Amino acid sequence: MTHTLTPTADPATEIDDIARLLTPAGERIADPDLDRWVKDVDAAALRDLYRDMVLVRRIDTEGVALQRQGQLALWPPCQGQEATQIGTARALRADDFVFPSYRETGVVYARGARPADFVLAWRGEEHSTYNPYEINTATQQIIIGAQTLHAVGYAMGIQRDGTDQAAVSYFGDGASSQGDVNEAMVFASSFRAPTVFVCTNNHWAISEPVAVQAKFPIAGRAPGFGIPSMRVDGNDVLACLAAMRWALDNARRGNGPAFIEAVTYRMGPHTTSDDPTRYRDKEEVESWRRRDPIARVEALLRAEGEFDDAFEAAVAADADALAAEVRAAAMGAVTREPLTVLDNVYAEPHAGLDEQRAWFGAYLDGFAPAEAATVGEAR
Ligand SMILES: Cc1ncc(C[n+]2csc(CCOP(=O)(O)OP(=O)(O)O)c2C)c(N)n1
Ligand SMILES: [Mg+2]
Repeated sequence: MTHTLTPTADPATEIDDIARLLTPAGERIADPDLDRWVKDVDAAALRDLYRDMVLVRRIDTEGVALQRQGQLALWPPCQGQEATQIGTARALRADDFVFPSYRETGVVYARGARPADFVLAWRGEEHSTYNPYEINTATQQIIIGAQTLHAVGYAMGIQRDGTDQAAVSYFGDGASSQGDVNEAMVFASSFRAPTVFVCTNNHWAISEPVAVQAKFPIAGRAPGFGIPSMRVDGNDVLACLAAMRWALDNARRGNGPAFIEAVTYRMGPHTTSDDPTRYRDKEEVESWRRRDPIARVEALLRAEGEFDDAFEAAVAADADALAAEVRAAAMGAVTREPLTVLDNVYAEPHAGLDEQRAWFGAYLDGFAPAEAATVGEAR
């Protein structure tokens, strides 16, 4: 008998020891914890999930292309993570409140964002292009982990309202090391706040591999805070849907928080400013390509005789139409005066903001007007 708790699993390699309902080959397998949550998912529902994931991948491809063409300042690709995002987000009710990170394009899509909502902030035109209260989704958080605190605070508000809503935060494997995330878990547990922590373990925090900061699967941390957790295949949309339904049910019943670690992979760069070939092997990326989340749903649907050329073409056409709308929103954006970037950041003016405005104004004035430059060159 020992009282020492010892980490026994390698978080990077233990990808086969996770809950899943769909194998990488698209075979539907049983799971005692997950099956009961997706009994209602028939072929039509599976086709909807497939369609969602294809549309999200198409938005993502368009985002990268627009950035490469100079139309967006930055884009954080989510390719590979579509099942995690769609599976969990499709389990939500419209009146739940979501606190996503910058990479949750698919979650924002599932919440009801319009085409322009995907690009105007990344173009630097708006702080947020959707109204958070219209789609019950906060602006996409860039401060790593901060949204977990926001979600727990919101969840404590839900408790005071006495409703059965839930507040959900999405964050990454890297964020799980952040103080904010750990503090959020302490508060959520202490107050039994109706919240779900969705940790997307995409194996990388920019160039930092998950194994450096997690010597044990991340899902294993939550029970230490008194929070039940589940580690699921994040490339399995059915498993993600099931796990999220379990976690939301837990919150709605008044049992407090739950934690999901969705094990997936960031197929692209961290952002369009990053070059991942400098720090990771091609073979690793290729091995994850064989676990593609969309391909495995297609394989299942084909095996069931529910996927034909007409369906595939219809989804592809919908995806192209949506991408065209996203592109049109970016290209048609009206660029505002640079100084307006400071508008609407705070409800009230304050000295710090005045200082920044003065500094930025002087900086902008430092650029020679175009005409003067031409005269100078003619000299
Ligand atoms: C508080 C804070 N520290 C550092 C950064 C810089 N930063 C941006 S993304 C990132 C890595 C996040 O990795 P992870 O949580 O795994 O999310 P992923 O990017 O993989 O989705 C860091 C350190 C930041 N935005 N905020
Ligand atoms: Mg990560």
